[in-house]
Amino acid sequence: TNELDLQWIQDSVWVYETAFQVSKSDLEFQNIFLEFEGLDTYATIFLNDLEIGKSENMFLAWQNEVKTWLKEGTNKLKVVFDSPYKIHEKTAEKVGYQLPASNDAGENKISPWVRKAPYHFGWDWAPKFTTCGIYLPVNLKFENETYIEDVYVYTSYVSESEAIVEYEITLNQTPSKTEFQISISDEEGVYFEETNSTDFQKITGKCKISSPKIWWPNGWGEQPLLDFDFKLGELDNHQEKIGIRMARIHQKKDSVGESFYFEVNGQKLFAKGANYIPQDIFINNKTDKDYENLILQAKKANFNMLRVWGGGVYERDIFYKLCDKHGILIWQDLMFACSMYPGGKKFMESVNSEVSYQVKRLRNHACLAHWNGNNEVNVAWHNWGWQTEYDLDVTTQEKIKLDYDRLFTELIPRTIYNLDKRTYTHTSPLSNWGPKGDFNSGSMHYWGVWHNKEPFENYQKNVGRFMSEYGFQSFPSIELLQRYIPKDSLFLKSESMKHRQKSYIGNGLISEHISQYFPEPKTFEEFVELSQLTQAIAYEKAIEAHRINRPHCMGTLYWQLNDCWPGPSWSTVDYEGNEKLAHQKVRHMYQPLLPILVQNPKNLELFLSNDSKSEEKGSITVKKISSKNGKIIYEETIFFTIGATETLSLEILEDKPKNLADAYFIIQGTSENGVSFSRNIILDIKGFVKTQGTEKFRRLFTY
Ligand code: BMA
Repeated sequence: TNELDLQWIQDSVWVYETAFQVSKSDLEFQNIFLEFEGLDTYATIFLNDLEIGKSENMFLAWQNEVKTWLKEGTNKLKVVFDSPYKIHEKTAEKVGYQLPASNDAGENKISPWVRKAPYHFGWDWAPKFTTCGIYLPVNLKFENETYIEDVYVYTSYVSESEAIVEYEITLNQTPSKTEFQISISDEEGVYFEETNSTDFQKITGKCKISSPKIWWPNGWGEQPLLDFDFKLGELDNHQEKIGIRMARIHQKKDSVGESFYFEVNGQKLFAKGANYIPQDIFINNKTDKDYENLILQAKKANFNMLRVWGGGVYERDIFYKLCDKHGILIWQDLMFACSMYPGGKKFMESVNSEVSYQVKRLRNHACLAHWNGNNEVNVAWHNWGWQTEYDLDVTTQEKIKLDYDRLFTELIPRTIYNLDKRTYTHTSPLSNWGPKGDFNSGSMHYWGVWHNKEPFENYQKNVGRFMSEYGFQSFPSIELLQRYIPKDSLFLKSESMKHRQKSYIGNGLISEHISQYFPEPKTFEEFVELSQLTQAIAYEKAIEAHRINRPHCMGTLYWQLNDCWPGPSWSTVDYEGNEKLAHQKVRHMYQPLLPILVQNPKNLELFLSNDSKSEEKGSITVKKISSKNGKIIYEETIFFTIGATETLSLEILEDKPKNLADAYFIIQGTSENGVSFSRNIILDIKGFVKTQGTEKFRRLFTY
């Protein structure tokens, strides 16, 4: 419960100081910039005791020309951070209303007015630590009189035979006639080369590449990254790693509602992955190695997508580089979540600078597939009863809604469209999970299971067009908990353990769902283990429902991949990077070829879901095994041909589904392209556990 004793940190002023050396030759450069890539949040910057600027937005780099204030030898740099609580003590009072902010755990809910990671104010999987500091690198940049300010490279056409890569290069000023060279290459060859000259500040052009090396998401092929080199005579040069690929979402009216799917290099993609949150409540705690481990865990579990969720941060460069390298597409939220936001001029300008900075920073990444304005702001405004909860009169309600529209449907999309070719949606989800008809349109966060306490079976009944959130909690392993919680508090109802559970219905709900399948756990260790098994059952049911319902449903991103502290949550990888049982389950469920067994009233039906981008031919063997004596009850081999990205009913297996409590299925197969797959299926989990015991279930279920 240390969190409770450490809240004073947020109210204090914090000072960072350092000294650095500048040489005589450094000072010969025409331009010297001081750059802070990330200051969290209200910072005043002093160079050699002179105040040189202020920063107020955690997501916006601060940069200034500093040559005149630098001296040869030692220079002093100081940054003073003010408490956001001091700055916004009276903001709500002055504005005349409180902006709704559901997850803000502060007494004074200031978060909507502060451009700072929303989860720093508390969340239903995070402690509240509204800290401050320098959270990204600080650079001193030396530039000539003319230098490259920005490079934008994108693929505007791609096919097996040809690709067109376009570039837009911006210099800081109009140069006198200067020669420049462009090349696209890798260690195996040079695919494009051009030498030209310019006296324009903006240089644009197209590179035609024949038989291009194409970048594909994980599971669909390789991720070749090429070097785009731009050389501005002797003045400056710049290199970008690029991937030749096109990616976008499509939203199209159809016979039931409106589709929502990703297309990559012209092919429809079934998105498989999870929502990603910051890896630590104190972001700097994590190393590049931690980032690599997590992305590799996503890759190994057959992910092709992560959604960088809007209540955290725009991630550091290494995150996107790793996703480029490993084929993990990124759905990028802007950092707004579960809250309404102000519409004042200063706030809007700050957001505008933030969006344009982040879009420019990230737009050359092959992994980046889509921009999304916010998390659950729209759905909350229309469904969560904020108007009454926050006592907002009609005029205020209208103003708040208007501010939403101006921010998310006017300002932000306009800025993005000016800078990038990617698609943009104003919010996720686009449809709420209440009304049945909503499952026919747009992105969906299905929280009936969990927030509405529905049974896992409801995953099968509630399948939207793109499931961008759904999930069920579990506890991290007992070994992890032992490292953070005193021994005498290692039980569910201890103050420590209760304090770790940040969801309003958490532990009770986990216990209830455990009791649906398993005998009551006798120890806390057993409870922890069963919470993980129960979560794995939930994710198996949900993903199965999503995959069998394609093409109605074209994506599944469960809530949530990872954690920011050691506590119970919906994650499948815990705070220390250990995989929970559900992570293994997800890996099976995201296999490119997934067999699914459906229990119809009179028979069992075998389906196959194909996510690979080619037709697959092969054979599949189904064995029904008696759990009493391990004998095969029946075995059948079926030959299949399944189209790219298709789900097929392959075979009716039995006239009557019987004795399912005493049996399990082992299904295995391979295709001519060498895709092999396997799955153990227990159809009557409750019955099986009753007759065979938990341990046997665990072994078969999490092989
Ligand atoms: C989703 C997320 C988060 C939250 C999670 C669990 O809606 O967007 O806001 O942590 O639900 O409640």
